[in-house]
Amino acid sequence: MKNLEKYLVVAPEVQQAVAQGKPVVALESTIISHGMPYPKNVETALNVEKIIRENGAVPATIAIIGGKLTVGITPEQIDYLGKKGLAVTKVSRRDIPVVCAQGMDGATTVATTMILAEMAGVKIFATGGIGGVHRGAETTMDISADLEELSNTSVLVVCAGAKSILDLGLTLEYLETKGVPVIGYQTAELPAFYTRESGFKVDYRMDTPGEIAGAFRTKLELGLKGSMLVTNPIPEQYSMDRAYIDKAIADAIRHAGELGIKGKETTPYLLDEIQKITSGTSLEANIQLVYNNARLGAAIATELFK
Ligand code: PSU
Ligand code: MN
Repeated sequence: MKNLEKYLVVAPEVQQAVAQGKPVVALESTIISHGMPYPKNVETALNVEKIIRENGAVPATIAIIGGKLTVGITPEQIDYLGKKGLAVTKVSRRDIPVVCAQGMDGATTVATTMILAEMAGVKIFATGGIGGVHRGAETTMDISADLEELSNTSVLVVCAGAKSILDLGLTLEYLETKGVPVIGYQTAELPAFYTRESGFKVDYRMDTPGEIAGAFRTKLELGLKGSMLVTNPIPEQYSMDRAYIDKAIADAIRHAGELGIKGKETTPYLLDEIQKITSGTSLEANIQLVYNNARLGAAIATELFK
């Protein structure tokens, strides 16, 4: 019954690189449509692709275009998704069949980007932040589908740790239960996206891209399905004051509660609200940490295919 060719479109450059065992780095599109405002989102997405190339790998930005699961969208398609913003459907695992069958456009979350990357044979994926266990999840049950995907899909994810819109402690517990190792790149502490510190420990500190690639290669060779989550701290010069950003996040979460925001709208609302409260300074930090993750993702991909 499996009939991927009907739905999957892989850019020739990406297809060729995968076939020849060259490094490829997957990139998500929800960060473009729902994670940042236009035109910074488009500018950032194009720069990220450039950084991946400068570091010796092929970028593959992933989205659903007219119902086609597309691995390696064009700059024009990046611009289109960025302009359309929140009007694009945010596609997590559950949304894929409907969006695909109905020929719609969709922006892929971390979960969906992992699924499509794996379909295309891409092993490494760089982004900003992942979804996780939300604060208050003990009553709301709001746990991102990204965590299930990290457990099931064999694509390594590079992020800047988790935003404290999430409950970092519960997110780590969930990842442990689901068998996902959390690696700190040159740090033993879990970074908290805007800041380099969180007070939580990662499972393993690794100091070189080669060490990370080695552990992931072993995971693949053993046939142990699932991801490794590489957490890369924001560069010092772009990191934010912890008390300041924590207050902005707490305010954003309160506003979301007052407005009764739920389900898939929660994360995009919080991201936007934090950017408004901090009058754009958090956006600049966000952009820089994504660039930093793109560099590390390309370096790990290069080591993996050495
Ligand atoms: N966190 C960020 N920026 C983002 C997202 C999360 O700092 O852009 C996006 C990613 O696409 C992630 C998704 O996969 O939000 C998670 O949404 P949810 O919590 O609804 O699963
Ligand atoms: Mn959710």
